[in-house]
Amino acid sequence: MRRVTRSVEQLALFGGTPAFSSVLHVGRPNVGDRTRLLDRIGDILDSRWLSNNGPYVREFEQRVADLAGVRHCVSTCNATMGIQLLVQALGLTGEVILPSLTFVASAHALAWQGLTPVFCDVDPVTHNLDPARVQELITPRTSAIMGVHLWGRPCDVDALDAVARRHGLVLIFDAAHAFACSHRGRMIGGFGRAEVFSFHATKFVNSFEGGAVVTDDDGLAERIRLTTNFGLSGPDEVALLGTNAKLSEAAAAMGLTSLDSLDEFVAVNRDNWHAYRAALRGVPGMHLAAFDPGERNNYQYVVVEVDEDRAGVSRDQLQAVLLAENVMARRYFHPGCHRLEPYRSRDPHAGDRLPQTRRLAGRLLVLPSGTAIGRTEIRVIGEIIRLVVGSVPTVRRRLGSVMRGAVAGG
Ligand code: T4K
Repeated sequence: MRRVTRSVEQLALFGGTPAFSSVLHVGRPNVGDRTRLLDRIGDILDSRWLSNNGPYVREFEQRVADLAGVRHCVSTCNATMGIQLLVQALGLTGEVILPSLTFVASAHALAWQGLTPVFCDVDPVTHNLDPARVQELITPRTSAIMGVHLWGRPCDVDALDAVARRHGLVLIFDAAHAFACSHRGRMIGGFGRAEVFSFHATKFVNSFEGGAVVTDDDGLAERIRLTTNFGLSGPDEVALLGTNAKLSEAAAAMGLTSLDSLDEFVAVNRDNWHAYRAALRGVPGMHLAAFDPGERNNYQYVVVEVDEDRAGVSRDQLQAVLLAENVMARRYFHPGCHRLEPYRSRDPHAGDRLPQTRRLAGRLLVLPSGTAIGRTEIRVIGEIIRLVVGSVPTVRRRLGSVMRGAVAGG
């Protein structure tokens, strides 16, 4: 499965054999109990009820709502649609303030509804919206603030709530990363007017594709539920402009099977996170994003901030070394939404007000985790990083010639 890499010359980037014969991914899906899943799928096929608010969808929604500690969960085909339906049901207009340091879906979901995403800088430590910066971006056109609980670590909910109240704005959360996480002992899902979870394949609990809007607001939940199903309020009755954003029974079966193993997935993720911490201990310039041990965390994202001044190599150089070893480390969320289209063209100078976002987008590296990998793989990844950082002059020289070779070759 792996080859021990003892010297820089043996690194795959410089011609050696990759440390891993098969690729290690960020977000390799957790599968859970296959027999249980196939039993559920069999049941769905026998019942011939495949979609449209079937029993598995209802059970999934109930279990998600219970876990999040809210009255309502409306499942959706993915979180992107969940955010779209939420902002539509809230009747938001104009501008919505959100971080740029997030997956582009957060911004796209708003733009798709005709809203203008206004990108705000983040706190350098939490990587979440900086409430003071939010305050500065409020204009007469602002209708809402959308926090993103990045990596599953909660936003500064209280401060954002205070800003929103002061200015009469709606507060919502993209909680795509934060299912089964808590903030001050309260489960994420119950903050703001509503929150949106993702159950995409790469999330620790997945329904193949899927999402959910969770809220304690009865009217809002009802509107979103109607919208997911064409606005149909009866067999021949349509109450509002709807679409099709339903979760299928097969997806709910996967979601339920995933929920059955939630504790096990979290335990594996927690173990992996601790294994990374041990593997990277004392390596200069490698700062592992931490989770509050007093809260519930899903530990799904293992995020390292690479400080080039201390490590001697940049985040991108380290990523190049790891990719060659078949470690598919990701630069989430480089370069920040503000530098992606269509946002870059609309506001080319947005980066001027996003210094922390720019800094983090150049330094963060997300490492493989989940049930597909374990301590052995993590120890090897740690050894590779340690070797690279411990042999900086040679690595930099070799990296230079690799890059010159790549240019010469085409
Ligand atoms: N808000 C935030 C903050 C989000 O992070 C996301 C999604 C959303 C909203 C929207 O949620 P959804 O609408 O998707 O429910 C992935 C996911 O597609 C996306 O769901 C996720 N965030 C984002 C962080 O990551 P990519 O383009 O990086 O995915 P991809 O295809 O490169 O896959 C990631 C890794 O996982 C790869 O190394 C391959 C591996 N993989 C992936 C899939 C799908 C597998 O091994 N098996 C698989 O089935 O976006």
